[in-house]
Amino acid sequence: MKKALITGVTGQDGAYLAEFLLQKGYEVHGIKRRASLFNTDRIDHLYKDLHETNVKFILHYGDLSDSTNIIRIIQEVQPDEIYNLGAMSHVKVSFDEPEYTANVDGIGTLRILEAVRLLGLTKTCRIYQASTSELYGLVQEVPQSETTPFYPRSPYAVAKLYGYWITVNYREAYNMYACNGILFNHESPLRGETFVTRKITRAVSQIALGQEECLFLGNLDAKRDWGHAKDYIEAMWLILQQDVAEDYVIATGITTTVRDFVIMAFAEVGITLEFKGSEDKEEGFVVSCSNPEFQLEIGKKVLAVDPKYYRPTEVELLIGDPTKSQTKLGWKPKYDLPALVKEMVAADLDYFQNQPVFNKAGIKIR
Ligand code: NDP
Ligand code: GDR
Repeated sequence: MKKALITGVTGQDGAYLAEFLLQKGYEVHGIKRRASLFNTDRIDHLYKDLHETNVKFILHYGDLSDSTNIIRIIQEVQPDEIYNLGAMSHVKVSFDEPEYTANVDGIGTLRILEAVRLLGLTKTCRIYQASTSELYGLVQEVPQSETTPFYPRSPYAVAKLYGYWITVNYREAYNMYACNGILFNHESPLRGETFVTRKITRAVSQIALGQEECLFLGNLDAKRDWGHAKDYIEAMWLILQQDVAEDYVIATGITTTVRDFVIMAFAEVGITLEFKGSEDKEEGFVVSCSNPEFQLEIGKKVLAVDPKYYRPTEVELLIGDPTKSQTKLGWKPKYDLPALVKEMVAADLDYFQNQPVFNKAGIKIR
């Protein structure tokens, strides 16, 4: 039985990957950070108490900023495959926490590689590094492929650039099977609530249900190549199953503006929007609402730009060229953007519809 170790197992990708690998018959180990509240919501359905029999999913406390703990866990687990997904993954937040981001996203990658090397596992352990389309940053060429020059535009992307190159360097210097997956944006109902797609699908659901008034966003003109996380974690696994270790772009090849994502998400609940104004004065108003379940007044303002969400340096356009992954890995996404938006809005609507409602006396009335 193969053993996999996942850093960032409590995150969106970690949760889907853990489930996927368990279904493939792996013993899966995950590193989770200690938090003052439970932070395992996304993986609770996979977890079995250690006292039960046939436990295949094991969690270890750890942190990518702590070398000794990384070395200890890798020594204990002796994994065949490591998926390094742990990261401070929010681009905007990385401007507020640049040093921490460099430590975890950049040097954290080195800690994993160096641990495998020091423990003498270079021949037996394969390593996947979660690289990102943010490496392309300021547009140099479109679509972006494995040969497009990098131009990172945030502390996050600069830290990930180090992670990318140290992975390439360890592969070349020590003949390790270590690969970068350069993944373009991928989303799902498990996406963190402050990334733009999930922020939109949550707000659309709450606005439709009359629980929220207005959605505030930053740059509506940014273009992203959005896919579904379920498709992308399969690519991660395929990258580690090849004869030769290489780096791959994983993308759909289609790009969409944030504005169009907003339009698609509102359309899912039957609301058509009209946009007025431009740049930081842009606003969105309800033109029609075809769903009788939702009582929305025509002309109501439901969207406004707030420059507080702008980034000091923005990545305006991402569109990936997935030719290499399609031809060499045989990877092809099953989801398109409309299916993704539909699934995300349906999941958030379901969640907010079924939230308990309390009266002023604190008594649950639904
Ligand atoms: P999430 O933000 O959902 O998950 C990040 C994970 O990293 C969480 O489990 C988090 O733990 C963990 N983590 C954060 N800091 C540390 C630390 N110091 N030590 C150990 N673990 C830590 O990200 P995604 O699942 O979306 O992304 C997975 C990886 O892929 C990330 O590296 C991201 O940068 C990269 N990536 C993501 C893309 C996307 O579109 N989703 C595209 C390209 C790359 P906790 O739950 O405790 O916060
Ligand atoms: P990104 O994702 O920065 O591409 O990084 P995010 O969803 O945060 O932003 C996408 C685009 O939307 C614009 N935007 C907003 N973004 C957020 N978060 N909140 C807003 O209110 C808002 N309004 C507009 C942003 O400016 C940006 O242009 C994600 C992360 O998962 C990274 O870890 C990963 O490496 C990349 O995708 C590929």
